[in-house]
Amino acid sequence: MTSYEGRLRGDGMRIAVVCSRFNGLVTERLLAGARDGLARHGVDEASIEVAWAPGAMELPLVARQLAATGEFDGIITLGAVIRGATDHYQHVATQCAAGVQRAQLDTGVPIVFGVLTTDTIEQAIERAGAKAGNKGFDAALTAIEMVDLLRQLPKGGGAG
Ligand code: INI
Repeated sequence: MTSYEGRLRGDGMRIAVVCSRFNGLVTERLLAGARDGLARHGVDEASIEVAWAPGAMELPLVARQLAATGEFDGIITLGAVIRGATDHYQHVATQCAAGVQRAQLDTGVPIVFGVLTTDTIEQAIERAGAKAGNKGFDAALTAIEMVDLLRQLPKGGGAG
């Protein structure tokens, strides 16, 4: 039996992080978590590039353009979509997730969805390093694992 599993070894990996400015109080903490996760698993600080998007809705396009350069092994998107009085939240969250998925399938570059979707700002802060982990840190580990896994898998005729 052959089995494949990505390792959490990021040495030599080039990673782009796309971070949303909307709800910046939260996303800056997600970015700190992501940088910590990358550094703790061997990714060189000089091999990380950060791009800022206005909001979560814009994350997929920015990530896709970065993926298309071929300069990055993996990409992390970071955002915080927090429910408000209108259904705007639902549109932003759904379209952001769908766009990130489409971008990674179209380009073959792993693009991690590190976007919080919560009812309140308090819940978002909890998941951005306060008391329920840091989704940015988790996203960093997912990126490293996916880059390593895709490198191990046999190459087919699909994207990538
Ligand atoms: N963008 C977010 O990143 N988080 C939100 O909670 C949010 N809400 O709720 O409105 C949000 N809206 C802005 C959106 O991402 C776009 O930037 C905007 O619609 C322009 O395209």
